[in-house]
Amino acid sequence: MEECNYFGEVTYSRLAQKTEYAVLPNFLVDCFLFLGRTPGGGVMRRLLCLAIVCSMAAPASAAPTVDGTRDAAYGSALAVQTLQTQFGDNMDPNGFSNEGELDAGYATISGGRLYVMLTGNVGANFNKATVFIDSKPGGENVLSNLPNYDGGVSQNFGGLTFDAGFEADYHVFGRWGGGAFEVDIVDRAGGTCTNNCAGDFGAATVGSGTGIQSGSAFGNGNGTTSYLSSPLEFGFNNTNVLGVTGGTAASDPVAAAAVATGFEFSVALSDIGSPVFGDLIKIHAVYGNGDNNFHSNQVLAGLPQDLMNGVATGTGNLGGDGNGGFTGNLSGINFANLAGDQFFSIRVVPEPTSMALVGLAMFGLVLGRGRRS
Ligand SMILES: [Ca+2]
Ligand SMILES: [Ca+2]
Ligand SMILES: [Ca+2]
Repeated sequence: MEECNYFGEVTYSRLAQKTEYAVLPNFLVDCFLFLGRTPGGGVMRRLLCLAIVCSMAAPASAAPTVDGTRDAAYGSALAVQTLQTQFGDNMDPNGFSNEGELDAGYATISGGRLYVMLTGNVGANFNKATVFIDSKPGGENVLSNLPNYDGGVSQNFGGLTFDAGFEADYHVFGRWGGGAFEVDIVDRAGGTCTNNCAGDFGAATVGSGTGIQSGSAFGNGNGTTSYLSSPLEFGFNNTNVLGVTGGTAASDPVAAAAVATGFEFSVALSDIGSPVFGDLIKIHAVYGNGDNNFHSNQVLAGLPQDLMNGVATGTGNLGGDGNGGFTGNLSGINFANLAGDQFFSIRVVPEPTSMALVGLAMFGLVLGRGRRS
């Protein structure tokens, strides 16, 4: 993988001088510049460059159906729950209970959209499944207490600290009270949108009031101005009765990974900062109360299994202070101080259709070089 360093060294100044590259996708530019500047670069290096592009393209797959049931297109889980849930284990096959858990996190990219699937349950008591997305440079490693949306309870996130390297840009959250499942997405603008955050909202239009729902978010919501270029689609299937059980001990990872239903959404990459080939999208998911001032022990990627944070054994709810205590906000939670990354990642890869263009472009470039020499 040593040669991969070339991807980080190249500059785009050469690109500006070569109009022949102008129509190429950004990810191809990297590879061509690599080919063009390899001092003594042999056939093996060129093949390696192509292999890197091809291997990164491999995971691209068909678009999942956003209905709250996990599609094969997601592949394996990117994060699997490490703990039993201290917010209760749902036993109702119809999905009506106040219990909640996050069993595993999945993501894929298809058709210019990010798809995220969190398997598990969301209680019908307005507790929230919360997702923070880091998909562009900048953002908040420590959440600001200024952004005011969601009836003001967004401010209770103020002071929460993520792992090093996670700088939140967008906030997605879903909840229900037994009626329609509701989802918001908010552009936190680095924590600078004091009371005028851009955001969109939607309530389920299919299956409202049941354990299986779907809908889309598009239009002004708890943010004060709409910003999406296309609807955020969401699905919700709350019928899981397996997965992790109730408690604070280590969970069964096989059972957690086997859950196939939960909260799912897709959003256009152009609506989350337009990450391009090679960029890493980081996703932090957590289950907590409706007022955003008491987090459970259900986080993806999972918490360490032996924090004994206010509980005799295992790892309990984070609460607001990280130890299960209520302080009125989440400022006492610092994921950087907890072992492991409490987020999972997916790298933006070319679409299969793009790869066909790659082949065509490569062929054309080779021909062009042949004529000039
Ligand atoms: Ca960011
Ligand atoms: Ca369960
Ligand atoms: Ca951590």
